[in-house]
Amino acid sequence: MTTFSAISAQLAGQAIEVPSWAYGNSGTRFKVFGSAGTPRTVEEKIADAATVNRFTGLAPLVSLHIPWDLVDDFGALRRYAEDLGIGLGTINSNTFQDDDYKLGALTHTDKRIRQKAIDHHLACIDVMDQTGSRDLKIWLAEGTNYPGQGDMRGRQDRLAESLATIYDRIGDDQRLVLEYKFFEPAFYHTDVPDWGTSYVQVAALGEKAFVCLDTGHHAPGTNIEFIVAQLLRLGKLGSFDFNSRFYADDDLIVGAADPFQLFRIMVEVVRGGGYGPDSDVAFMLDQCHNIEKKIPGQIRSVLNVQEMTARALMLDNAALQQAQDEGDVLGANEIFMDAFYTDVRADLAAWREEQGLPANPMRAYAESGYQEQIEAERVGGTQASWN
Ligand code: LRH
Ligand code: MN
Ligand code: MN
Repeated sequence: MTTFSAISAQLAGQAIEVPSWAYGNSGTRFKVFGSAGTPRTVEEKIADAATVNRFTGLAPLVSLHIPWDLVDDFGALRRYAEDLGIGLGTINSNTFQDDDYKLGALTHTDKRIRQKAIDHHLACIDVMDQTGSRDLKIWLAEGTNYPGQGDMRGRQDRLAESLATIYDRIGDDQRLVLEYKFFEPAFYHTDVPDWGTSYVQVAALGEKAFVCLDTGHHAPGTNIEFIVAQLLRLGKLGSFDFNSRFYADDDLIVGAADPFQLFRIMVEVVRGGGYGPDSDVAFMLDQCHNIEKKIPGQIRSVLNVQEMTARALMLDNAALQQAQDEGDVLGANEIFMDAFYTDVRADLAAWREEQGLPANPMRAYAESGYQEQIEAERVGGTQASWN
């Protein structure tokens, strides 16, 4: 097996974007729990994101959701973030909280409503121009609840037309990423339910359009790493929304429910050239921390990704390929499992110290006093999230 020291240099540039909404109060449709220290402003969310980066060195960008994170001056917000050592990352559009969009947004039969949804995306691109963000991420809550309710095919055509109008405004250094999700809030059919539909739509747009894979957006049992391999093969994997799930779109801490799945995904990412300085794949978290403290929840998440990345990098690919070529079924599986079962925690702790980072970021955060400080200072935090 490859040793930790042979792969540690590859960990240095790892970047995992954190979502602004992870710092706000969140919950389920049954209850949103308030928590002490919740940010009251976009700036406070950014300060919390910068704290995650300070303790881990892993989270140099924070992703914004519009209009949740709408401010008057995005240039000033960018400078505020940069002063705290991070940048503003992906801009997420939101067409799921407006009555006008009850029956659709980019797919709506009414041209006025389609145009309103398109204009929202153009406004998001204006924001990107000010924040220096590369990616516009589009997730659509569109679909129908009852057979016959809508013309599924006509909706695909309108979606293609609306996306093309938005794509026209994407700058040379910008990208459009289209996220899929198999159900919810629509329950009979969803307009972008799977990677195939997202791929078909973005392939029609052009080379600045990609697929976003949210790990919580598949039917139980789906082989997500296969989708990763396929999209990398096609050059269309734009970004990840990482989280973990037991049942549906649970938005739990990535690697918590199924660390082995995260490992398998990272193996395919590495295998397909999706990791490292030559890759443009964006790694983002899309999570909510309903019952646990939010900043440590985010720290735990980026550390989980780092741990499984290290294990994936340690997979002995030469030995694996030889076993595969020889048809050695169990030998190949053993090589694969050896990498997964390797405990890299002590090596990572020592490596972090070499980088000038705390060996144990969870403990360092707990001892830093930041949590106590924000709990004392911030009263009346925002309810910022969608689950
Ligand atoms: C939809 C989703 C999408 C949204 C986010 C808040 O379920 O995954 O990425 O923007 O949640
Ligand atoms: Mn998502
Ligand atoms: Mn989701």
